[in-house]
Amino acid sequence: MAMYSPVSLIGVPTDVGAGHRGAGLGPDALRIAGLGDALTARGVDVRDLGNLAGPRNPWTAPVQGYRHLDEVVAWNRALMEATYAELQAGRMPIMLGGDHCLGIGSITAVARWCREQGKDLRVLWLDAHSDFNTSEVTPSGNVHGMPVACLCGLGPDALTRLGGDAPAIRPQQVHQIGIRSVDQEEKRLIKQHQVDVYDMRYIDEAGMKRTMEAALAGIDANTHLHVSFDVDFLDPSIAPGVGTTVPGGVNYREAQLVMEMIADTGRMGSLDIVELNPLLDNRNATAELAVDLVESLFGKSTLMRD
Ligand code: 6HN
Ligand code: MN
Ligand code: MN
Ligand code: MN
Repeated sequence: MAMYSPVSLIGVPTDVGAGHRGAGLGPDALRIAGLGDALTARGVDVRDLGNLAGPRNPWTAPVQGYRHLDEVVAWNRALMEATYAELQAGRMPIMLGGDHCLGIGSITAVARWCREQGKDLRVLWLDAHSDFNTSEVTPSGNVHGMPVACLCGLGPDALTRLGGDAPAIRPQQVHQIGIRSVDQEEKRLIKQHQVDVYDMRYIDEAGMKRTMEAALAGIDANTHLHVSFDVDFLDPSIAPGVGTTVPGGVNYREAQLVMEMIADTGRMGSLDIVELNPLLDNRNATAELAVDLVESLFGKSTLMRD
């Protein structure tokens, strides 16, 4: 079995960036589904840091295009500090979400650490959505639809400059897979900023193997791969426990192949698991599927390749 760096689980029980309540229960659903034990069984040294603390969800309407901006900033500041501390300690942070706004804090920290270490950061964004909205074009005001734009410098200073300098990353560092729901103006922004998008049409035509070969091309020993896994990446028939299901998603075998091919690179250095909403789930099946897929990310395969 491959050797993995020690892992720290960071619970981020927030739904302040989402349009449904309940993603804040995601960290415990993942724990109950056995995430920690599954990693231990893979030979990984796992430490569960428990849940971060942050402001409650005020559940108010958007103000100037943002819902709960102050709360989103507070959660992300706490997460950025926690993520950076684990990287500094030589541990791989795994964020247990929580809604996808938390990608701002985690990836800002990862980007800073990579800069300091002279590593090349590449972000794999597994999602039904591009999450590239801004306050001007968002249809909802929900910040979980904006993290990639914020990381690329489009957004309020409080989020784009969370780590000091903006932008935290360049759009070319982001490779999105599974995309099938992009808002009209968001499409324009994605094209303008040249984010590398492998949408479901691409996956239908090229197949998942070639899609992943393209998304992972050029990775070398100096690459730090951050995987941001929004569970709505998966088809709702296998992953109902999410607030923003979109039909026509990635099936079970395709999802396994994605994770196995990431594992084969040996370069994953950090991971977000986000948008799991236990209130919408079917007896924790989506959490269990997420754990199954994380095992594959840590080298468990259906054949005897260990
Ligand atoms: N997610 N594009 C929609 C919006 O409200 O901006 C949906 C965003 C979903 C975000 O699933 O992380
Ligand atoms: Mn997302
Ligand atoms: Mn999504
Ligand atoms: Mn690229």
